[in-house]
Amino acid sequence: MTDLNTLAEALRQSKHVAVLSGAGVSAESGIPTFRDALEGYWSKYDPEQLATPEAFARDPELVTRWYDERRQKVSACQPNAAHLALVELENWLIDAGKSFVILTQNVDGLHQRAGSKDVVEVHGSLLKWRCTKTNADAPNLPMPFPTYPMKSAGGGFLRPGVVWFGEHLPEDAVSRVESAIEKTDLFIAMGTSGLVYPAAGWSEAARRHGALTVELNRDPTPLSTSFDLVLRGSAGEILSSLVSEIRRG
Ligand code: BV8
Repeated sequence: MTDLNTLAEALRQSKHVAVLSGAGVSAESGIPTFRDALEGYWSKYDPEQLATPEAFARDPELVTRWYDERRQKVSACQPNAAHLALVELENWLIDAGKSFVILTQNVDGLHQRAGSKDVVEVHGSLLKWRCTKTNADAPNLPMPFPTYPMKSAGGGFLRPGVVWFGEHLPEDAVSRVESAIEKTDLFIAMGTSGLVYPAAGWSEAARRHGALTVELNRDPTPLSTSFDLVLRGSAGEILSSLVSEIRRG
């Protein structure tokens, strides 16, 4: 039995499936992964240094420009085969009376645009911005921003609705993650380097709760040896083949 068959059989047997998705799932939409060398002008920056409250406080213009450029890029990109296969998988599982949730580290909104229904944005969203002074969400954002940084009506700046390094994850996201981890019997981490915590610790937590854990990733990660099953390759190809395999019954 191939690894793909094994995963397909595990999906048929499972009752509650949880997926942890990372930048590798959006890569085939043309969005550079978080740790791929930043492109062009940004190649001289370390994303982990820019994605912090300190960087924003030090240079709000630079950080706002970086996030607005990423916001424009993701808005111009389309969901890829991996996103679409996950929608099919969710529909198949729900029709079979099972549950399915995507815990995404991605901030690009592509799972929702593809049609996924139960998505937890554990690191927030590039598409949502809020006032640094009042925390009020800023609707109807111009694209691109006319100025960097953007002043908010509340008298502060607008900041991206993402979780920066050193910031806590949103409480509602954490509670949805905790209940998913307790409930899941099949945890699939896909397109993630397994470097960022607390998300990188969730596969082990699911395993402790008795779940079968699977890594689906182009490259090995520091966590690869801790998974019960590893499928190496592109998310789009593997997930499309998986859905065809499951449809075959
Ligand atoms: C926090 C939003 C409490 C911003 C991001 C232990 C416990 C708790 C915290 C820590 C800890 N140890 C260290 C920390 C601190 C820190 C951390 O983890 N640091 C790391 C670098 C060591 N964590 C935090 O600060 C978190 N907060 O814990 O709060 C706290 C508070 C104060 C003090 C202490 C604790 C907040 C983390 C969230 C940071 N924000 N994103 C933005 O996007 O700008 S995280 C960032 O990395 C990304 O957005 C993404 O969400 C995340 C993970 O990246 P990946 O998605 O995995 O992407 P990556 O490029 O790394 O890998 C892509 C993979 O895909 C590769 O493996 C590649 O092989 C594969 N791939 C590529 N193409 C394909 C593919 N696979 C399949 N198919 C393909 N086609």
